[in-house]
Amino acid sequence: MNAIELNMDGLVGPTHNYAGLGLGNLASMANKNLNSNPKLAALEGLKKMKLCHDLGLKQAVIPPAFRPDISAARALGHQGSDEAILNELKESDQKLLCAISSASSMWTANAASISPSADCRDGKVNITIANLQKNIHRCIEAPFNEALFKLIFHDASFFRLHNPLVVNSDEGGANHMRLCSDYGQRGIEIFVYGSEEINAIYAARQNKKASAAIVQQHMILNESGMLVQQSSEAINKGVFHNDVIAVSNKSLLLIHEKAWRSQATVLAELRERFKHLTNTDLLIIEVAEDEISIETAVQSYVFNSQIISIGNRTQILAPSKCKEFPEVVSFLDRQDFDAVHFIDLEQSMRNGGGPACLRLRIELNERELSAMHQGIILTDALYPKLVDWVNKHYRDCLCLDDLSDPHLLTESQLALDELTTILSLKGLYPFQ
Ligand code: SUG
Repeated sequence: MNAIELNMDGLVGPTHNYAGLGLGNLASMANKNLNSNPKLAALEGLKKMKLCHDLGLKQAVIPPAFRPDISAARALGHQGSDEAILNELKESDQKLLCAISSASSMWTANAASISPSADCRDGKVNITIANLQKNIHRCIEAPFNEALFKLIFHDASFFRLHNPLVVNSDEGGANHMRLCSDYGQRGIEIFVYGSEEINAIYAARQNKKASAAIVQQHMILNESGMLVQQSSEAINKGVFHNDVIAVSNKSLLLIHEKAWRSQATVLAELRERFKHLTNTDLLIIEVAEDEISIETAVQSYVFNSQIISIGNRTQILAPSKCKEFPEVVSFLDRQDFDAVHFIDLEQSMRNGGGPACLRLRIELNERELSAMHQGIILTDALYPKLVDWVNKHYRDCLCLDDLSDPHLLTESQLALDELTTILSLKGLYPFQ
């Protein structure tokens, strides 16, 4: 049976802002307090989805979580009307106000870890919703993602949904890579975790026990699951997720030489296992520090590109930011890609979210694809509807002081209510 890779991109929400909340995320910390442009952010994201669709990929749209999340403030003891709570937070807890207002659900690479049915003993697509415990603004995404994924992957004969892990931090697909000879074939799933080191500048986002629990509960076949440790040097230099320093697609792995601990040994084992499982060779492009430094990798986000395969053409979607770094441009020129597309995602990039952060991948065979909710699949007809919807509802300038404006809340509610009609997801939001 034919299988494809579906990319599910997060639509940027109406409260997109720069609050400097990303732990160990240099762009987020540096751009704190900038004015944001939610309209442009959403349109940039949609344009990327349309490009992928036009290139021949299957593309889906993930609606944003409703923000500000007043229910999260209530759960922390705040009382009164929505307006009263917004006012109180503005006066006494600006940090919580920012956290409940973040549009961070746009980075769907962090929404869940997904193992295709070919790798799982139960023959189903196994999905674990990420708990995102390390940051408050991200951890409150989990209940929304749970509700959303239940609607999208409702058919239990094909999909097995796991609740967010109760303990140990898990940040989903951003720390998970899958290598295979072709979609639908059994592959190798790499789960990358970080370790709490003494003298660490930044805490690791992904916990080893969380990664191990996912391998267990997805019932990943022996040899198909692999746990790999991130290098602490990379974390300390701003590599808060593995997808900031490595990217893969099918049998191609593009990775910085300083991404993982004991990398030479891990890559040798990976090569061997891959050959054994698939009877084909793994292609590894390992980028040396003197070719592209970790610092340049983090600033340019070149490893946060998307590598896409259509037929036997391999193309790369790289952030436009890469063009500012001659060594990155010449690196991309030297590779064997059939095309390099530079994508403008400046609004998301300022928060440390590149092309790969904005998408969660899921490999599906034909039956699985037709069993999922179809309303979110991007089509030529859906795209202009979404563009009109953004233009109608989104502001083009937002500063942190605006987050307590009760009109922003009502505008967002109205917008998302309408969005659920467009995507046939009525009842998704708690206010509906
Ligand atoms: O978790 N930024 C996100 C960016 C996530 C990127 N995802 C991947 N690498 N897959 C984060 O650090 C910034 C929010 C702010 O500062 O307002 C933020 O949460």
